[in-house]
Amino acid sequence: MKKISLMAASAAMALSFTGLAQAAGTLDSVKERGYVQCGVTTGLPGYSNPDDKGNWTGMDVDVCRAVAAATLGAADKVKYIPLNAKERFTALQSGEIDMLSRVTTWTLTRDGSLGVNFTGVTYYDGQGFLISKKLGVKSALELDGASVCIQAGTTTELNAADYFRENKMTFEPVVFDTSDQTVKGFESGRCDVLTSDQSQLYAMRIKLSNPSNAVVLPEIISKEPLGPLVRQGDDEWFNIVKWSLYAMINAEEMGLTSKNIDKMMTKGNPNIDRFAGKGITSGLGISGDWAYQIVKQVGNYGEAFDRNLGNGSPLKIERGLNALWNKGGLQYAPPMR
Ligand SMILES: N[C@@H](CCC(=O)N[C@@H](CS)C(=O)NCC(=O)O)C(=O)O
Repeated sequence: MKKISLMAASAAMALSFTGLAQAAGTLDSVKERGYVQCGVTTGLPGYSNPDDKGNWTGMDVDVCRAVAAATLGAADKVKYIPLNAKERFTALQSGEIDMLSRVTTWTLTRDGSLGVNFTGVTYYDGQGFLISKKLGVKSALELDGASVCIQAGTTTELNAADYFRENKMTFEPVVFDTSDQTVKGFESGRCDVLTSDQSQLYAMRIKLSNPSNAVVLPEIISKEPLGPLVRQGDDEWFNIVKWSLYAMINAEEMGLTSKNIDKMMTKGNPNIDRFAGKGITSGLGISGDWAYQIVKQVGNYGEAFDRNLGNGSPLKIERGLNALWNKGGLQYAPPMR
């Protein structure tokens, strides 16, 4: 009995050491390879979406680009690996990708038991419902007995089950593997309702042949803080991905944009000088101008939000919770000093 548990313990230790060995040195692998391998969605407007030529754009894509600008000095040195919700964590755990930037909700069990580290929040979201106008429903509380299109392997599935149970309603899940399939299922009448993170409902709505036939219901039934994640066991890489996002948020707060950063750097402002790497050693193990490269090549958080999700995009999502902390929102980054 004792012998078996000892053997099991040493096997577990060997496994965790292998995991660690695989996890460490991501920055070196990225430099050697010459590009960042970034896990994204299979295609979701606003977050990570390829055009006809295979060029990816979106908020999550911009985080991948920021990490490439910080580590390699070139935002375009990214290989995008499309992953559906079920595949995403295995791809990170196995080393197929260096980071996952794919509308992924930070939860206790994911953080605690998958061998991953969430590095921050790119978008504070919450789960909502999209219905066809002809259903004539005004509130999610009228959805008793509805069939619900939903994506497999998501927090969405779990929250929907809780919400219907808590409100003493039943529903029939109609489950799909990708957002495209989910949208098609909804459009072809396989379900009465489509549920997902609310921002993604807006993204999926524009994929409908007639978006004005569908409305998003007012209820938000969960907290979905979406952010990038890395494998556990590589603190250097964890710090780099974390601070790449923080640099974007701090840049917005400091009024640094892709258009004005060169000019702003000539003003002798000590905060801006530090941001650009003057008189400070970040300890991140990358070039001193890493944050400058992010802003110059990718832009600040507000610029990325606007062109991908906000008024400069077809989605026209309000900043809401994603405004900076000093503008009534939750986006707050630790200081760069
Ligand atoms: N935030 C939730 C849901 C994420 C998710 O996968 N959302 C769907 C919305 S339908 C999506 O983005 N799908 C894109 C794809 O299929 O690749 C989670 O982390 O579980």
